[in-house]
Amino acid sequence: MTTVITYGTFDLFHIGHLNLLRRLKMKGDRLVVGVSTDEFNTSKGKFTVIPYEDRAEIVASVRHVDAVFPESSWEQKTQDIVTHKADIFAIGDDWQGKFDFLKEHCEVIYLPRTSSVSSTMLKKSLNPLQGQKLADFKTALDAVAALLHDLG
Ligand code: C2G
Repeated sequence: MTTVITYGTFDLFHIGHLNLLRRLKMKGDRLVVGVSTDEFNTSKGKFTVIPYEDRAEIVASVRHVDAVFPESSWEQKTQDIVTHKADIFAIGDDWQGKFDFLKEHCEVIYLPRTSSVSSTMLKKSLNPLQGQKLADFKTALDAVAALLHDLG
């Protein structure tokens, strides 16, 4: 029985998260996932839209996932590997090298991210006053201001 362990926020769950979880499950028989708590994300400086309870329930409902537990600190991984009898720690390669210290406890693998999507990208696309939308909004405001000026 090969157990794979991973961690993440999994905010605004998307295909990049699903691709990773699917690929992780293919590396073993069992996949356990530490989902970052809201408090831990605050300490990471990461703003989340979806609260921990919902993020954890969504991840737990993914058929590739066998168990979910809270990730509330950077320091818990070594103990988690022992608790869950994990043989492989794996995570996306945006973390390349960051968890090599776990190699004394289990195999450590970094997998390529899905480049076409991210929670940050999704949040930005939902922000009405962002990027091109903001530029368009300003252009419209300038046109209205010019019209009002002409009308005296
Ligand atoms: N991921 C991916 N492709 C994306 C986005 C995310 O493969 N387009 C992967 C990440 O590499 C990570 C997992 O999905 O392995 C979860 O991503 P996040 O929710 O962004 O996780 P993060 O906030 O990086 O938390 O202790 C480790 C941290 O808890 C990881």
